[in-house]
Amino acid sequence: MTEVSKTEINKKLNTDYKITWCPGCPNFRILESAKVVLSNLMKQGYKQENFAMACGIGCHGKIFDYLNISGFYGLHGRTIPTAIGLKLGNPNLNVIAFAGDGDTYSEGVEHFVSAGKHNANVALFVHDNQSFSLTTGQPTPTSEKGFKNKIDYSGAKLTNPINPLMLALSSGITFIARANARDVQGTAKIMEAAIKHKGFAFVEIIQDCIVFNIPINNRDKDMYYLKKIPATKDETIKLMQEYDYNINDGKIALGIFWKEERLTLEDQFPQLQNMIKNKIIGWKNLKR
Ligand SMILES: Cc1ncc(C[n+]2csc(CCOP(=O)(O)OP(=O)(O)O)c2C)c(N)n1
Ligand code: SF4
Repeated sequence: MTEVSKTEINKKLNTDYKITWCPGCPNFRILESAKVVLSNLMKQGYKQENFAMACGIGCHGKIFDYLNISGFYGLHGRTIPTAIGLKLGNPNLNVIAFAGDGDTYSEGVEHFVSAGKHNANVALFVHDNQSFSLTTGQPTPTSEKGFKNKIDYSGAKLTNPINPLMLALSSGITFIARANARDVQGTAKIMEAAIKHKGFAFVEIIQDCIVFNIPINNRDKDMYYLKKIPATKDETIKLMQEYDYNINDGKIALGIFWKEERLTLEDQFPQLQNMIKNKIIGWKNLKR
């Protein structure tokens, strides 16, 4: 795990809100990664006021209060359309979205599978703790087989988790990556590539929940970074399938699994192109 030097963080990204995540929750590390990447980008000339975020409702969504960029704290399950709405409202913004696994793969799954189709220039970061944690640990589509929880004391032995990376690939998402919340610098590097990708970028962040899904925690020893983006789709699929989101099943590859260039949603609307080219903010300022 890479340690972060506090001096790398631009203090303008901090807020005064009291953080209410459980002490030790890896959401702290995801917040740190977000601050590292935004600090780096601001050094490269990106402006703080040109970032906007959308968040779902869940433990992950509290990041909205702790990261000093504007945006829209949306509804559970609706993080992706909220983010796309921000982008359509002002395509000059760098839109990022923080969502939960329940938020994205359960109630919001229809938006996830449509995200590749639209290919809006948005970066989605999914905090995947394999549990609906804010509501005290019900199973989500990525919960491991045998996850004991309040609605199934025996563990859902019959249900297998979905593989969100495979779902993203088959949905046509143009940037697909996986990160480990506990590696702040590694996650920040992947987030930066996602933000710079032209099109819809999806980063699945493996995150422990130290209260509601303990068996799936501490998988660092099984994780390794891909040396480069796989050269073929077959290789991508093979690497994505190495880990099936169960316990003790396979190595867990991290890094970028898939990246392709396609027309974005903004590319296909002349009005949006006009707003980008002439840096016009707001539809009301667009000459008709
Ligand atoms: C439309 C809607 N559906 C359901 C809920 C209830 N709800 C709030 S948070 C939550 C669980 C969040 O789980 P996840 O998205 O995995 O995030 P986590 O808390 O694990 O970070 C649910 C089901 C809600 N607030 N709004
Ligand atoms: S319940 Fe889990 S995900 Fe939520 S703050 Fe606590 S440790 Fe983090």
